[in-house]
This record gives sequence, C-alpha cells and structure tokens, in this order.
Amino acid sequence: MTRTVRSTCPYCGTGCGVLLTPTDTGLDVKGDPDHPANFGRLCSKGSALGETVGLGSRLMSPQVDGADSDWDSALQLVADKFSDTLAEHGPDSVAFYLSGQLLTEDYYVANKLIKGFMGSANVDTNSRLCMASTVAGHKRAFGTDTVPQTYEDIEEADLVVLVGSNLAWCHPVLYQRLLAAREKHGTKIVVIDPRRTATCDAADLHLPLASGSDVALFNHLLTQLYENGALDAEYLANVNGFDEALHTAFCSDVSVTGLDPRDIKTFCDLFTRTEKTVTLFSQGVNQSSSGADKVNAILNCHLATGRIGKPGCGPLSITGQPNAMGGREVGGLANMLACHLDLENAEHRAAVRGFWNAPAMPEAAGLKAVDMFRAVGTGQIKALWIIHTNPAVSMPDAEAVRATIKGCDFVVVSDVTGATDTARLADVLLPATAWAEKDGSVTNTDRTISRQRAVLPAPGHARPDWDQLAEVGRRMGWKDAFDFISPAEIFREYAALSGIAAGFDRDFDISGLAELSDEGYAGLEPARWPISARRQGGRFFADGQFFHADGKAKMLAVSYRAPEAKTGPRYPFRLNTGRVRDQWHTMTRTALSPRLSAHLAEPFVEIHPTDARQLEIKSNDLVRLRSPQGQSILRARITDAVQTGSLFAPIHWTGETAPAARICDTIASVVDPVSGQPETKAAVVSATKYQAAWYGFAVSSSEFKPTSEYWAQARTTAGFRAELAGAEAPEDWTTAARDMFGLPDAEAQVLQDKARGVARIALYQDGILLAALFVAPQPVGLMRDYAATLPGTSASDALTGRAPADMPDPGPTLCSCFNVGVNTILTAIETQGLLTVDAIGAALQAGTNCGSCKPELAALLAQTQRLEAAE
Ligand SMILES: Nc1nc2c(c(=O)[nH]1)N[C@H]1C(S)=C(S)[C@@H](COP(=O)(O)OP(=O)(O)OC[C@H]3O[C@@H](n4cnc5c(=O)[nH]c(N)nc54)[C@H](O)[C@@H]3O)O[C@H]1N2
Ligand SMILES: Nc1nc2c(c(=O)[nH]1)N[C@H]1C(S)=C(S)[C@@H](COP(=O)(O)OP(=O)(O)OC[C@H]3O[C@@H](n4cnc5c(=O)[nH]c(N)nc54)[C@H](O)[C@@H]3O)O[C@H]1N2
Ligand code: SF4
Ligand SMILES: [Mo]
Repeated sequence: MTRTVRSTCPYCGTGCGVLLTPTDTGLDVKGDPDHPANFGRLCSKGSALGETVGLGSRLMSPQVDGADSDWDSALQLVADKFSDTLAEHGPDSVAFYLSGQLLTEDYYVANKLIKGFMGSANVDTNSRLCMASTVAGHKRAFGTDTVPQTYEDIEEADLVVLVGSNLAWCHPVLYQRLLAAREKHGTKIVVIDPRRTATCDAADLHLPLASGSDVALFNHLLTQLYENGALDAEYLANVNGFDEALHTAFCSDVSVTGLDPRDIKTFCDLFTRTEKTVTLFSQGVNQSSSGADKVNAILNCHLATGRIGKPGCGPLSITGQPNAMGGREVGGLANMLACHLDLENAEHRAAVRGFWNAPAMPEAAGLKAVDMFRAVGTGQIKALWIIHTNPAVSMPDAEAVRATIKGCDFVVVSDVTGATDTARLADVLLPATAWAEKDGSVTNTDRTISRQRAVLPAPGHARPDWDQLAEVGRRMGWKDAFDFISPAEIFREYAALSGIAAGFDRDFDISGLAELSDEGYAGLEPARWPISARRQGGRFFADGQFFHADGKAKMLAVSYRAPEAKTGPRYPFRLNTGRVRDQWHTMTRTALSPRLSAHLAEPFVEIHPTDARQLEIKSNDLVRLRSPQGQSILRARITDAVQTGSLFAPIHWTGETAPAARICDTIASVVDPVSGQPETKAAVVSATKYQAAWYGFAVSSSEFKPTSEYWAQARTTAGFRAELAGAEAPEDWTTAARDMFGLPDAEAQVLQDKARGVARIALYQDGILLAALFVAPQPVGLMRDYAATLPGTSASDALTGRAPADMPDPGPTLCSCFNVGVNTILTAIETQGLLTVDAIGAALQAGTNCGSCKPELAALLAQTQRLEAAE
C-alpha cells in the first residue's frame, strides 16, 4: 500500500509543500497543490529531493574520537563534559552553534537547555550569517522583528523591486509566482544588484550599483519621494525620526552608486508613482558591514510613504533557510529569548525564567557567531556543540575557523553525515535523522508555519536533534524540564510561552495552538501567525501600530559607508559571493543528485573580459584568488555579467568536493557593527592565472579521492567526474591513475605522448570501463558530458573522448528535470527556428516541469538572437 505524506521542502525559505510517497527505490516527491507557498510548484532542487535520500553517505551511529560508539556512552560523555566545563569555568565557557535549518522544536529545546539551564547566552546560529541585519533593521524600525507582508503581495504589486536578491535561482517558486502575476497584469520588475543575474532576464530595469552602495540609492529615493509629493503625512504621524532621516538622506551622495543618472531617475519615478510597490530584499542587503543600515534605508522609504502592510505594498525580507524565520521566533540568536522577547529585558527574562522554572538565566547577550569562534580560538569556550551547520566551510575566514574548532577542548557535531569539513573535526559525532525521517514544524518567509512529517524510517541509530538535546538535558540533571517525548509536546509548550510573550505586547503569538492535541498537531494545516484569540494571520502595520514603547515606528538616519575592506594595488578586485541554481550550501545533500550536479559541475569565478585580457586569463583557465586571509583556486568564466574590477564566486564547494575552492577561506571576518553579520559579499582579492603544469579530467564508476593541488568532483549518472590540475606532473601517469582510482589490478589502455605532456588512460575489468583519466598541458578539451556516461559500459573507444558521430554531445545540463543540455537546445533553436521559451519547451520538454531553467533558456534565446543580429 502506498502512503503519501504532506510535508515541507527542506531547502529554501519559500517553504514549499511537498507530497512524499515512499517507493521501492526511494521517495517520490511532488509539489503539494494545496500548500499556500507553492500551490503544487517545485523548483529543480525540490523536484530532485528523491535523489538525495540514499543512505550511502549517512552517519549511522555515534562516534567518539573517530570510532563507532553507542548513544549511552556518547551522550553521557557530552553531558559530563558540559557539566564539568560549567562547574570548572562557568557559563561563558560553553557554546552552541545552531542553524536556520533546525526544526522549531529542535531549536526550542536547544535554547531552553543552554539559556535556561546551562545559564549561558553563548548560543548563536548560521542565521547570523544570513538574516541578522534584517532582524536588527526590523527591530530598530518596528520595535520587533516582524515581516509585515505576505506572498500574495508579490502577486498584487504593480512594482516589485528586488534588492540583492537572485530570486530566479534562490527562491525559484516565488520568482515563478512573480512572473505569472506579471503575465496577468504587467508587474514592473527592477533588480538592484552589482551583477547581472538570471533574475535580471525578466527585469524592466537592472541597476548594477557599486558593491555596498544601497544606502546611498535608497537615501536618494527618499529625497525624491519627498520632492515629488509621494509622502503620506497622515501615516507619518505614527513614525518617529522622519526629519533626521530625511535631512541625512539629503546629505547623501547618490553618485557613489556609480549608476547612470537616467536609470536612477527612471527607478525613482517608477517607485514614486507606483503605490503598490513591494521591495523584496535578501543577502545583497544583509551580508554587508552596513547591512542593518541598508535594511533601514529601505524601510524608511516604505514608512515615509505609508506603503506597508497593505495588499501589494510593503517591504519583504526573503528568508534563506527553511526555518530561518522559526529560529528568529524561538530566540535562536545570542541576544534573543523565545517568542520575540529580549534577553536583556529584565521583565522578559523573569517571565521566561518563571515559565521554564529555570535555575540560571544569563543577563547579557552572548557571543555572536564570529566572536564565538574567536572565543573558541582564545580558549574561553571549551565545550562547543555544533548542530545542523557546517561552519568550517561557511564562516568567513574559514581556514582559521577550522584551526579554531580543531584546537577546542571538546567539540560535538550533530549531522546526517560524517563527511563534512566540520564533522571531521569533532570529538563526538552524533547521527541525526534527516528531513524525511523527522517530525516538527518550520516557518517560512511569510510567517506561515508548516509541518514537516516523517515518511521514511530513521536509518541505523540516527535520532532527531531535539531528542539528542533533551537527553543531554536529562543527563545533566534536569529531568522534568526535558522530559519531552514528542515534537507535539514541545510545540505545545512553545505555543503556551508565546501567550505569555503576547502579554508583553509582542507580535509573535501562537497561543491559539497551545492546547493542540497530538492528533491536531499531526494534522496541522499550514497557517500564518499570529494564531491567537486576538489575532489571526494577516499583515502588520497598515494601522500604524508598532512595537516600540510609544507604539510608533522609527525612521533611522543612515549614511552610506563603503565596504570595510578596501581594494588597492595588492588586492585590486572586489569579490562577491553567492549561490548557484542547483546546489544547496555546502552540498551535503544536493551533490548526491547527478542531475543537480550536472548544471554547474565545478566551482568557478566570474571575471569581466577586460580584466581577463589584462591578466592574460582565458576561458577555462584556472585562477588563483589571494586575500589577506587565504586563497582559492577556481575555473575562470569570462563574462560581462560582472563589472570590471569585480569577481563573483559560488559558496558551495568544500573539502569534500573541491578543497582548493573553498571561497570562505579568502573572506575576512568583518562584521556589521549593529547586527554582527559578516560582510561576505565584499572581500578584496588579487587574481592571477594558476600556472598548472598539467590539467586533467577523470571519470569513474565509483568515488575516488584525487590528491592534486586542484580538483573538483561531481556525481554523474554513471558514477563520478572530476576536474584536476597540478603544479607538478607525476613520473608515470598510468601508476598515478591506478593510485587515484584505487584500481591497482585493472587492465589499462594507455595513449601517451610524453613530449607533448598528453596522456589518456582507461582502466577496464572484464571489458567494462571502470575509470578513465585524460591529461593535457592545457585545459583538457573533450566531450565531458559524453565521457561522463561511459564508466560501467563496455565502451572500447573511451580514449578518443569523442562521441560517435550519430550521438552528438548534449553539453552541460541546463534543464535538470529532463536532462537537456545546452548544445541540444542551441541546435534545436537553430534548426527548428525556435523563438520563445515555450517553443523550446514544446520541442524538447526543457523548462516544462519545475521551470527553474526558464531564465537561462531566455538568455540562450537572447544570445542567439544577438548573434544573428550581428551577422
Ligand atoms: N539554489 C539555492 N537557493 C538557495 C540557497 C542555496 O544555497 N542554493 N540558500 C538559501 C539561503 S540560506 C539564502 S540566505 C538565500 C540567499 O538568496 P539571495 O540573497 O538571493 O542569494 P545570493 O546569491 O547569496 O545573493 C544575492 C545577490 O546579492 C548580490 N549582491 C552582492 N553585493 C551586493 C550589494 O552590495 N548590493 C546589492 N543590492 N546586491 C548585492 C549578489 O550579486 C547576488 O546576486 O538563498 C536561499 N536559496
Ligand atoms: N562567502 C559566503 N559565505 C556564506 C554565505 C554567502 O553568501 N557567502 N551565506 C551564508 C548563509 S546565508 C548561510 S545560511 C550559511 C549556510 O551555511 P551552513 O549552514 O554551514 O551550510 P549547510 O550546508 O546548509 O550546512 C548544514 C549541515 O547540516 C547537515 N544536516 C542536514 N540535515 C540535518 C539534520 O536534520 N540534522 C542535523 N543535525 N544536521 C543536518 C548537513 O549535512 C550540513 O552539514 O552560509 C553562510 N556563508
Ligand atoms: S523554491 Fe525550491 S528549494 Fe525553495 S522550498 Fe520551494 S522547492 Fe524547495
Ligand atoms: Mo542563508
């Protein structure tokens, strides 16, 4: 009998509903037509979830010092170490580092344990790297961290301004909702991003502003709104700080944006005359040393015009992780308590302490992520528990963070796999159940709480994160406080606490769910908070009621500050970092899917053609980036999508997939002084061609570990593929290939020209190709996507690296749902005279399932049309 379970996608903050049905081979995943976030849609990552539930890479039992252990010993060790450290060195000597991907229930137990019982505020989360600037900006403007808008507003708006958001790749389903609305009523779209992204393909206007100059642009907008009579005087009666903010805005110089004054005017005119405007913002705003000010510069424009909390009208911060919002609600950050209460407010503290019956409660905020890892480095923090995040790769100055974690007295890591840069540094490794195996709830960008529901059995000895935490709490002596037996019970306690918070006039109130039965929790439908007797869902602030003591909002006087690190002769380039369409963060899940890995199989750096020419870097060369912190080696992609003097590199590759390409190794741990969020979009680096003595491309039916200075590995339908390069060639390529693939006895076919530095080695067993290595003194030219299909077949001519004439090379995958390559699409455009994205879909299916590749299909069409026009 098949059983379909309604759950939530574990990736981005869009929070799409999924229908999960276990099959003989794994898991069937479909969009939930009834979920209000996606109404059945899924993006490429959501559609490929079924490919990521295999158990090959899973951690199955606890490990202590690298050896398999059992739960009893491992958890007793954790409890003892934390107890001893607390007794000996006090509450400041312990810390938790958590994640916006934890479920609300996991998060609640973690916070209760460390803040209420261990008495330490040293708990921070990767949300510090993600949403902290928005939290700070919201609190300064509204008196609380409230997202006023809903998803429907994106559809109802007449103008959508995307600031530092690559929505097409990072929140593809919201992007599709936006495009569908535009189809209906012609929504105007403006993208504000130094880089031309896939999101720009649909934009009416792209403003490629100078990195970090958003405050100057929005200050100028405020002056234009004022001068053109767009302010709402009545609404401004509910807002403090207007005069100072406007005065400061008039002192601001918009020319630092480097934008064409005509484009600035077009933008300001459009914003001024369009009442129904949504400003949607993300990491281009947050990840900045002036992130909180950027947020307030945006909020100022909405407050001054009274365009907030109304249908199609308001500021909308898009959350990144599936439960980034839930983590904010539950008080995951070092300066917060649960339910939007403040740790540093004595009354709030006393209320939570009373509710928890807590023995110890810190009075001051704890250390924020960057400072926390510094305190680990100085030896102040001696016991650290890292849950559901991979800071050894994702923190700025990551190489230093790795050294710090390694040097810490006692490190516990809870993860679903032991194969991460962080897990490899743990003293105790605890196996967690993964998203499809556990129950709980998450809150998405628009305050909708959805259930995540288990559909697969827990593999091996894996246990849910909340359960690991509660058991440690009990073993540390707090039996009653942590006697939770189910997520439902935790959720009820949390909902009850929110009722107490509401008594302090806080916005977050889900006390309507405090009496939820187990059955009610099991069947809980997606619902937007607040959920209480007083208030249900809806938008905030249209009524001019805010959460500062006087009930008013506050406009902040904010001035432009350039990014902290300055370019100069030594480090002439500004390095911007971000995401690609088909990978999720440090790739522990998405890299398990061959079709997601086919979109962009290698780490890269985007570099402008003028800079490339000057540096004598050609397409496909490797580039070495150096910063004061460290270095990375990446493949050059020469494109005018980035500006001269700017580079862009993705964040995803790790010690497991491409050790030399860990981009956070080059990023300084400079933070916003208000939010503590690191400036991960504006590092400074030098760029030089990496002088490789040899380049290689390898395919294999099983995983292999290259040892060359540069390598990048990706999964394929036939096994694995890797790009390689090194500064020194080995003596004998056949031996090197046998060693690398771990195939000492395979039959070898060898084609070698020592003088030219060319070698091709294919390793067979019983006529089946197991692995092949192609080496050349320059980037290897061959049909990679074809060669990657050969392992496991009896192909006897693998060494040609060339597809037979009747089997054209499809090129890199563009549509991952139907596995359609770029070459296939280009050929069809040319031979069939295709003119639209829909026509490509009709001819090849590309873009007709999840639609995530539609922006790239449009770009290919535009590119071919440009070429034709030039002919
Ligand atoms: N495919 C995919 N989707 C994801 C994720 C993923 O890993 N993969 N992660 C999720 C998470 S946790 C997050 S936080 C979100 C992030 O979602 P986004 O914020 O949309 O993604 P990023 O690529 O980090 O950055 C967005 C853009 O900011 C621009 N930018 C850089 N500097 C500036 C600046 O000074 N001003 C302005 N205006 N723009 C600037 C960059 O060029 C980039 O295009 O994505 C979520 N969705
Ligand atoms: N340079 C630069 N750096 C950045 C960013 C950037 O744009 N530029 N973006 C920042 C942002 S916005 C973010 S959100 C971070 C993301 O960075 P991280 O949070 O470090 O990245 P993830 O790969 O999402 O890490 C999640 C980990 O949890 C594990 N895991 C999966 N499921 C479970 C589970 O159910 N339980 C447990 N215990 N573990 C599980 C995964 O295997 C993985 O190791 O990176 C930040 N770093
Ligand atoms: S947009 Fe994609 S990644 Fe984000 S929640 Fe929806 S399906 Fe998942
Ligand atoms: Mo994020």
